[in-house]
Amino acid sequence: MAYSIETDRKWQQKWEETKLYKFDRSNLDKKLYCLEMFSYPSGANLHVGHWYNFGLTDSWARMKRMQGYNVFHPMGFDAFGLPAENYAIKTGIHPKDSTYKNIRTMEKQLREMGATYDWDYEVITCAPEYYKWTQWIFLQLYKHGLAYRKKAPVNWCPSCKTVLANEQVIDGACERCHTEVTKKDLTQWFFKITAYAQELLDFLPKLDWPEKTKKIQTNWIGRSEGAEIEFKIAGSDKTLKVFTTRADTLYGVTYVVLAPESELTDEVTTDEYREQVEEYREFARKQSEIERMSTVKEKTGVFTGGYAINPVNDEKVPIWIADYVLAGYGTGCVMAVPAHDERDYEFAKKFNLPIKRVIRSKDGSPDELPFTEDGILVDSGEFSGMTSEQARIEIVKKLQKENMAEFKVNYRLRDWLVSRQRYWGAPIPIIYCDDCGIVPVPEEDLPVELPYNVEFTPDGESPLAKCEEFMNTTCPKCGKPARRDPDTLDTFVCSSWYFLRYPDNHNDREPFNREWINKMLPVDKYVGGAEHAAMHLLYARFITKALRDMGYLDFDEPFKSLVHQGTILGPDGSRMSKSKGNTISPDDYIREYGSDVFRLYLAFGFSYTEGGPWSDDGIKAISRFVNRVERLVEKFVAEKDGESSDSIGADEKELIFVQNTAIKGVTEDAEKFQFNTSVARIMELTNALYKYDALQVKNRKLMEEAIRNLLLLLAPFAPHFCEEMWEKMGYEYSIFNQKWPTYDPKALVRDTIEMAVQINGQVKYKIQVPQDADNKAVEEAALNDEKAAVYLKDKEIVKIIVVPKRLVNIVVKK
Ligand code: ANZ
Ligand code: ZN
Repeated sequence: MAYSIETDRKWQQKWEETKLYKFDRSNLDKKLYCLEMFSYPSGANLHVGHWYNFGLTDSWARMKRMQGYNVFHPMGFDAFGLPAENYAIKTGIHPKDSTYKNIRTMEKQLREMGATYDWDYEVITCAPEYYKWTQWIFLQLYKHGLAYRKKAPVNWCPSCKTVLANEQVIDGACERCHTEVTKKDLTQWFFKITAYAQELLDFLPKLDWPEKTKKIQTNWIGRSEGAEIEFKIAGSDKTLKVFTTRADTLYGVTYVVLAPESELTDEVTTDEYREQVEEYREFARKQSEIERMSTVKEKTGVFTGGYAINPVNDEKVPIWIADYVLAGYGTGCVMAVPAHDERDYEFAKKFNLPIKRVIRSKDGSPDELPFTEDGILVDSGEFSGMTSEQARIEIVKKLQKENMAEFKVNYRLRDWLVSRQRYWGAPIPIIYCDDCGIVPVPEEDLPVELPYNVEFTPDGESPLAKCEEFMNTTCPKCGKPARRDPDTLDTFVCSSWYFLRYPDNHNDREPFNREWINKMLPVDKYVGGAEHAAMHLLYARFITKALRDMGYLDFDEPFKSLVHQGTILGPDGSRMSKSKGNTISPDDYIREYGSDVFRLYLAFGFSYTEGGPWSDDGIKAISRFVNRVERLVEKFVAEKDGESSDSIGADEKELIFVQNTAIKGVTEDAEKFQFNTSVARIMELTNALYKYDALQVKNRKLMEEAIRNLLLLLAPFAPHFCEEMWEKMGYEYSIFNQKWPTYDPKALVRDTIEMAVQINGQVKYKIQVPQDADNKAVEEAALNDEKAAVYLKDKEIVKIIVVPKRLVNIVVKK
């Protein structure tokens, strides 16, 4: 019977029956936590992306298992979230029903992938046993001042009728429905991720992560060193503070700009300008952050009528409001230096504000305004002549003495807004009491269960707000009637700690046992999409650090080593999408060829971290390769009792060489997720075996060893097939309980080659030299050969010419 999907089913059943992948909790000496980013249980079948991520990470995990690691490889579902809710709105099927149905389907399909998951450790984030602990984490953060409520302008999707995190706004539009995002003021819960901004940066160099991802996080955190400088407001005892990275340009300030949302606006605006200021603020409210930051958009803004006083020279400068200054960054207020800043320059030009140069280029070369580089200060009082670098320090130092400035580090990172006005999520475990205010739900009352019967059609209000039996409760402090928080938690909260739950998923007294997870974590290898670089991966790091500081675990980072898989494109080279009709359905291929052919093609056909276009010819070639291996095994088994020799000649040496090269190559490349070159090595070994098999007289013992190693090397990539071949060879179940082959470093040099030796152009004898011998070694071998004594007797050697790998010509004189 040739390899097929039947083979898959046969071994999947056996693996399950024999609990082959049960994680051994008793011995953690060589524990290895291998994790793929868990997936959202959508209704569709597993797509190519799932196979690429899960299937090949599974291959890696299988190899590590064979290398003696006690591999912990769990799987679960990121099950809360918008898609199920939107689906429910469309179809009327309750999110809980559709989600669990999808989970069951996906579980079945994942089992049919034949991956090494130990399902006893499954985690489902929408299960009360799980979100109870998500809520518990919320409460701990609240207790430690890391969760707080704030009224804030939030991104609002008018179509989804929900608040969006900054990361969910793509080019000013809702990530999911592409509707333009507007602003709305709401009281929301935030997690204080900014408290960890510096640590999140500091630990990045220690992580074995793709450099690109580290860079994305670095930029996202956006550390910026500068100073806060105070300007007195003319005619008021109030001051305003600006954040600047260019204190060296302080003498060039010609106006000051407040963000339209700034609370100081009322203070500085004069009656005469109040109406235009109010009008402008209304206009700015409607802009998205992206629009406001845009460098191509024409600058807008209005004068407030107020003036500020430059602390360094007491100059009076007008105060404007403009939307290019953001409320949420720095102090929400900017000292404008049009001579040296692009945006200020553009603004000054448009509104006819003065432009005053205070920096010249260091080498005296002519430069145009705006000149935005560092240089030498001019027209800057006592600081003239200093370099920008010096002046940035000296000017702040001087003002510091007068309490008018301080050095300051700012981060672009904002606190994480976690409230969602949605139904399908973990309820926020907070109660509001008229007398006691904000009261956390007592831990023993967790979980705050999400009620089933809720009208979740969006109308701008949280669906739970309309569910009276949910909303009405009693105050845990005073016992009076009180109301619950009607919002649910961002699903990124659910996924920010799931990897901590897997190892202890049945624990009903605590989210996880501290001692146990200190042994099980960090995750040794984490594999998933690069699109999670800024959100999930940053949130997970933050939550881990916060839990560490609250005393619940003892490690600093959740994911030691990270790999991003690439993307498999359609045969046309563009992203697979239903509308383009270029999608690949794994199921069709698996039915035709078996899952191992599919998996092996994914391994061989792409550079793992890059991906690339799908090729039908590619998968057919892989199918032929699998058949070739099968025929080799079958022939060998059939001829097992045939004639055999013990000799190790050139042919045997070649086979030994290819075999050892393959073992080394696969071991090293697969370790780095370079599966394509790994499989190429296995193919070379197969070819070498075919060549050897064609010989009349074979060393069967040697050949068997090579076939055995071939199957071991191929097993992670074609697990069912190799288990079947292993059985065919008459070996003991299971191939996955075997040791990964090791190579002999001495066997990594291809053995000797034969070279002809000519004397004055005539071939006289032959020598054997190492494949990699240099010319000098070849000369020596030619001269030291016993025949040399005969042919060179009484002759004078004039010169020796070596044609590498071919011949040696010895020119002689009588
Ligand atoms: C004066 C100045 C002169 C500036 C100059 C730059 C060049 P990063 O590196 O991103 O931190 N800024 C400060 N707060 C802002 C806000 N809320 N919205 C918009 N812009 C803001 O950038 C810091 C610089 O961005 C600050 O330095 C400030 O402009 C501006 F020749 O101050 B600078
Ligand atoms: Zn109360």
